[in-house]
Amino acid sequence: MTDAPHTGTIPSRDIGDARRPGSTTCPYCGVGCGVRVTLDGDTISAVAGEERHPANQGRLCVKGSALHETLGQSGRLLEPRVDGHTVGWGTALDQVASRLRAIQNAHGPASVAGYLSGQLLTEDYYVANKLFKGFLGTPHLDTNSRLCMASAVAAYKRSFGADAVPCCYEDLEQAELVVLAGSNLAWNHPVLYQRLKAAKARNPLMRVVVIDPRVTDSCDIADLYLGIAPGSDARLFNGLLAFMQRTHRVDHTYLARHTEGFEETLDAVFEDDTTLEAIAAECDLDTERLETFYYWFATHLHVVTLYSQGINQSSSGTDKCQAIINCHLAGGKLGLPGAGPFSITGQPNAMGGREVGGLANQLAAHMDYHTPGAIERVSAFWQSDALPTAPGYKAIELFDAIERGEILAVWIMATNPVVSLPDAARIKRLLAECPLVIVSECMANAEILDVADIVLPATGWSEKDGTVTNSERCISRQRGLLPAPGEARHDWQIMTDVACRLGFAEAFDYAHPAEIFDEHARLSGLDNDRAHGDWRVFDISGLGGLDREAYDALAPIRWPVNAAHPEGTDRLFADGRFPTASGRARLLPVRPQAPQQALSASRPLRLNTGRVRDQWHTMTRTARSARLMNHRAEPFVELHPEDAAVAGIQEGRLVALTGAGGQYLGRARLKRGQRRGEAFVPMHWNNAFSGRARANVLIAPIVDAISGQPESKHGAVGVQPLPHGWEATLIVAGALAESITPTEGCAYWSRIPMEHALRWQLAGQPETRARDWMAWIKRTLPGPISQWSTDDARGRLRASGLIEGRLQWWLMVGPPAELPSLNWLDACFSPTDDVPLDAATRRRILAGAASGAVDEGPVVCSCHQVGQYAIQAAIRDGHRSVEALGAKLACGTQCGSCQPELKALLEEVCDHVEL
Ligand SMILES: Nc1nc2c(c(=O)[nH]1)N[C@H]1C(S)=C(S)[C@@H](COP(=O)(O)OP(=O)(O)OC[C@H]3O[C@@H](n4cnc5c(=O)[nH]c(N)nc54)[C@H](O)[C@@H]3O)O[C@H]1N2
Ligand SMILES: Nc1nc2c(c(=O)[nH]1)N[C@H]1C(S)=C(S)[C@@H](COP(=O)(O)OP(=O)(O)OC[C@H]3O[C@@H](n4cnc5c(=O)[nH]c(N)nc54)[C@H](O)[C@@H]3O)O[C@H]1N2
Ligand code: SF4
Ligand SMILES: [Mo]
Repeated sequence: MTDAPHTGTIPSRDIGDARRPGSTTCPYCGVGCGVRVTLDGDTISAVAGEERHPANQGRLCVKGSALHETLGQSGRLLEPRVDGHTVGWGTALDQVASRLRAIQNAHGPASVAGYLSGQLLTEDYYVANKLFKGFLGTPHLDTNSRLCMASAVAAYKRSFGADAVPCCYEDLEQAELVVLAGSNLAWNHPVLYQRLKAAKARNPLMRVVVIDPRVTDSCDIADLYLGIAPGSDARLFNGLLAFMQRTHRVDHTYLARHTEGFEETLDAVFEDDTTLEAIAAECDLDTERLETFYYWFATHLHVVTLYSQGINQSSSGTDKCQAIINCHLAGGKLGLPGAGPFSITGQPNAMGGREVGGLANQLAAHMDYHTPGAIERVSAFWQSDALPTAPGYKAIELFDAIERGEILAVWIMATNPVVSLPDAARIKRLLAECPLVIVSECMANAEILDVADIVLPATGWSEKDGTVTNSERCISRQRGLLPAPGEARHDWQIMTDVACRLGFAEAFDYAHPAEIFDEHARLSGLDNDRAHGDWRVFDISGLGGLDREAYDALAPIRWPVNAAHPEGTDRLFADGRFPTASGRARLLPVRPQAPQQALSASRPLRLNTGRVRDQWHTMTRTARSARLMNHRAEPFVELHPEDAAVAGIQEGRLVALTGAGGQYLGRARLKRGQRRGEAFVPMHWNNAFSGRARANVLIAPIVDAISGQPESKHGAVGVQPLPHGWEATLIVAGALAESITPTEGCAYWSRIPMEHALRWQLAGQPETRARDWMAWIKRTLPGPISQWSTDDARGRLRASGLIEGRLQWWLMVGPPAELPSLNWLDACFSPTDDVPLDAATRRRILAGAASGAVDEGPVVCSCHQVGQYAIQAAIRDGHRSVEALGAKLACGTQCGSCQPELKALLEEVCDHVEL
């Protein structure tokens, strides 16, 4: 194997059918599952888990298994646009280049910026980093990873001297204790959760602790749940370190050999009252549970603490990550199988972005501006003398600089900052006023397009070629299997075409992503010498020199990949050596801080924001699958029943949250697993799907001083019922969907794609009877009113429109009430069913009752589309376990993500359940 790394021979470990066209990697979460697709001409007709991929070994979650349902030309961006006019690529690229050049000529290199995304492929990311920092000469290139991983990155760098995740997925399976801190793994990394769950079933001694202010589905496998007061995690982990010290569970040998900073760290910990009672009080936990957690952690060596946004998205996120790392170092719980502080990445290629240096404080290939010799090395490698000499603005600062007029042009790729950045309404306003906003995007419904001057249609998953790196440093290929739709081009191609127009042709002379990857791999190994102290852990020089065929066949492999590790590396720091000046890992003092967004009399609730199982971020892709839309169809607010009662709010009613920069409207879900004094809203909804449901208008742009990561988990809001006299459900046939806009005059609206139709939930003032619905129907909907019925006493109305016996629209109006489930109606809109509806079905449609089929209720199992009522009925019929329900209805038998919800229903219906 000696010459393998230099000749670029691919590692001998082959994943078998990886060469076959049809094997690729999932574009959603950081688990990075391998996907096998069935190609049917120019479409993908089915997807399945890739058995040979080390991340998932054949499994897929519901989002992965619905991938093929989100493809197709409709809804895609197909042509470039400049100032609202469709243009050819030549014009669009000329305009990008000439406008960028003009702004730089007048205002200097740093007057332009780029804002990227962990959803770009590594090759796209590499080209962007090289273009902006290397040739446009601006340091202001940042990425949405700032909102996601920045605190974890900062803490790893401070402690280990490198942004290197020490663990691999097997560690979760080999651990004796797994601590999930601020991670809802069951919903957000479902396949990894399934692996953990299976490992726990195999090893009855394994324990799982969940630390999260609200009860999540991840608690399903928890032996211990700590419903911590929001923002108090640093106090919790500092207390753990004190406990380890007091109970003599500190590994002094490991500390002495491999670390520095323990004494100062401990001193800081003991500045506070470290009794269990004091910590329990501050974290609002039961003392016994707290002690159990501390005891388990202190007495086990093989402990993995897996942490995510509940830790990172904080104004002291870096310190929280640090407090966790401190405990692992003090116990020597790292560099071993089943041990380590494991920051899990969210996006499919958040890690790839970190590798190329896409964050504004990084330069390239794990080198920072202040890394000795780095600027000269990278300048020589790129053959450019334009490199900036100091870090650029981090995301929030970058957008502030746009608002001040200091940055006059921004190129946004594969991210939707008008939805995902805090104080989203302000972000949208300032972008609208920015002289040049260039957007590279795949989907026509992305809200960012509202503020774009130049729109560049990009290819997306299954159309583009490149690599992604998952949470365990595993590099996998995404493969281009389908032709580009319309005029769409690859992101790297768009950028190289612009680079050529700017006069940088020689440096961007790539014909294929394989050439970009090769350059990236070579840079990672340049002057990278562990023996001589100039050591960067990120080294994939062993993958340099791959030709196209070898690149195409590249099997998943974990970095570093170099002469010392030609087959890749599962676990880092096994020898206790770290790439710091002293070779030792650092413990750092942490002084716990409370969230900075202040509660007040008008905004008394702590606002938690996060994800739901079946949606991906701003929903541009996942909302295209009716199956995924059925799990949570509308924006919602989760509240504790007692807080709801105080505010006069009932289950299912519409409520308004008021926060830092605006209002959010959603439906109340009352949950005992929600802490008192807190509300939870999903981060997903935006103007494309609902009137006022951007979670980020509620969040103030307060960031961690070290990492620049926003405090997205700790907003401050007030809650009130939304005054409205009526609610209406309107369903229109798919073919009419684009032509009908029923939202005028509504206090609330939500748009819910169904399989054959589009559903609208509407609400407004005044009382139902005072609104002239017949006139409204005539104004808003096509064709005749074929049938209607009204119940004036109750203020109800039902109507529908049919043309030649086929259903065009269906409307139900009434006072605010619990909504019926309407999935059965979707089938009545099926365009393939060419037979006019019979009289009985029409009557049932008018009555709003299911035609023949049973109304199954809101969908619980997305894979098999099994609804809540059907499950409850089966439970009442005696199917009293998850397995029995699976055998009867198939629910929970595919990806397994709904099993916690099935258990919750079992608990509701049965007095006693064997779980
Ligand atoms: N279905 C789905 N999966 C996804 C994504 C998606 O959009 N949809 N996005 C991907 C991305 S980019 C990311 S970054 C990951 C994120 O994955 P996670 O971090 O698991 O996701 P979140 O739901 O944002 O937050 C996790 C948990 O933190 C808890 N939390 C809030 N405040 C605190 C606190 O003060 N302390 C503690 N200990 N916990 C707290 C929340 O209640 C929540 O349950 O998910 C990835 N996977
Ligand atoms: N309040 C609150 N805010 C949050 C969070 C939270 O928990 N709470 N989480 C934060 C986190 S962790 C993250 S990661 C962000 C995510 O937030 P965003 O990055 O804004 O969300 P996405 O919807 O994933 O945006 C990706 C966009 O890229 C497009 N796209 C997909 N593939 C490609 C491609 O190949 N090329 C191009 N050019 N475009 C493509 C998609 O259509 C989509 O519009 O949100 C952050 N914001
Ligand atoms: S777990 Fe993540 S990577 Fe795997 S299929 Fe689901 S969304 Fe895709
Ligand atoms: Mo993320």
